[in-house]
Amino acid sequence: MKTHSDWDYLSDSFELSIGTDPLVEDTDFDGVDDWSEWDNPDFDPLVYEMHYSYFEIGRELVLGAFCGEWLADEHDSVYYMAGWMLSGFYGLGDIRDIGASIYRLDGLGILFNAFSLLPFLGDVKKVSATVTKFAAKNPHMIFSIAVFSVKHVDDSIGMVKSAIGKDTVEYLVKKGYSEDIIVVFYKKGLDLAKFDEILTNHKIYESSPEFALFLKTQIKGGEILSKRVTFDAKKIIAAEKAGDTRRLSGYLANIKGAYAEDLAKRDLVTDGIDVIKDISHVNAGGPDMALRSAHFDDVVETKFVQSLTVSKLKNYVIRNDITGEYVLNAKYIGMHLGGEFFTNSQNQKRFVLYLNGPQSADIMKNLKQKLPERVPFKYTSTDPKTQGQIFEGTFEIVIKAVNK
Ligand SMILES: [Ca+2]
Ligand SMILES: [Ca+2]
Ligand SMILES: [Ca+2]
Ligand SMILES: [Ca+2]
Repeated sequence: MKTHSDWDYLSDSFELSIGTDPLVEDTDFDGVDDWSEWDNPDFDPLVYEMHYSYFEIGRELVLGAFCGEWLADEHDSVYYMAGWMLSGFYGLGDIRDIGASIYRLDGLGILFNAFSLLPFLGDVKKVSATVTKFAAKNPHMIFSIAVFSVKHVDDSIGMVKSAIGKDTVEYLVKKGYSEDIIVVFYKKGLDLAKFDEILTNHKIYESSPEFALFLKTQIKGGEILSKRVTFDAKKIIAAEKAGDTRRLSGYLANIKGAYAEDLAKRDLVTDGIDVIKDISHVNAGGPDMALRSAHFDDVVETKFVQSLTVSKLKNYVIRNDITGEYVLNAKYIGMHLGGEFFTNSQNQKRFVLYLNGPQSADIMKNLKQKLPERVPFKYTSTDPKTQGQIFEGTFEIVIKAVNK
């Protein structure tokens, strides 16, 4: 059965897969619901955008072509800029026809097609100059301008520089983002300059000095490996724009969680250690991964928090109210990792809690005082082969604290 928690016609599980919020109809707050934006290839449900009707787009395009720089500060739409750009290469009559076709055919394909021909028609530098002029007249638009130009005209760092400025690009490079990565982010609709500003304001770099490196590891050869990180980043920007501090701090906690999971992976998965299950997802619950080495089977849970009490770990270790003793929450772990984790190996099992952050050493000390070194587990198999059989033993509790 599909669950629909909001009213945007997309099921919760589908929303998680495309990064939109299952509890919010309009994740990016731009006034158009998640379904409508997902359904329209010209828009992104995770990015705040100005929405124009096809009639308005056609009109802006023609006005931009005819009036260019003259009315640029009164028309802050990328379509005005598009018309202005095209006017250097196409005749005004042709641009008027493109505008009319957009209106008639209900789509922007013909416009993007015109742009794709620009490199053959001549000098892309001319386009860059228009981008710079338009961005200077509409500084609140620079992100949309950058995305539009990189996506549809020319995906070079030069184009990004024309839109967001040479200084901003240089500043981002100094932060540890390479030029290639900057282009990829803008092409994917992520406002890296804005994102960096939010991270800086919330002191993320201070508490996580390897954060830029983390973002880099999410990208390889121009491809974003982890969709989740881009999703989180886009949601952070949208929530900040809408001034929704509650959602903003939730999303920031998510991306910090992803960062800590990445650290854990880099730290714990070394030679001779296999990842037998990787289910890290902050919103999805469950431990982050299961590891296997020659002698150990580890359940790894990562936390990046200011404080942590034993009761917050009840998915992993539960205190028996009567005896006061701790036992492993084998049911929860079996539910997420599958019963095989308990049934198919004789290795010593461990619960590894990986803590990151300035408070992690104190949290570790406090938890170690309260928790025993080992807890018993008892797992009743639900696998068809071993149905009802009971697997018992002990779990070692290993806590690791880092501040990276
Ligand atoms: Ca929904
Ligand atoms: Ca939604
Ligand atoms: Ca929206
Ligand atoms: Ca949008």
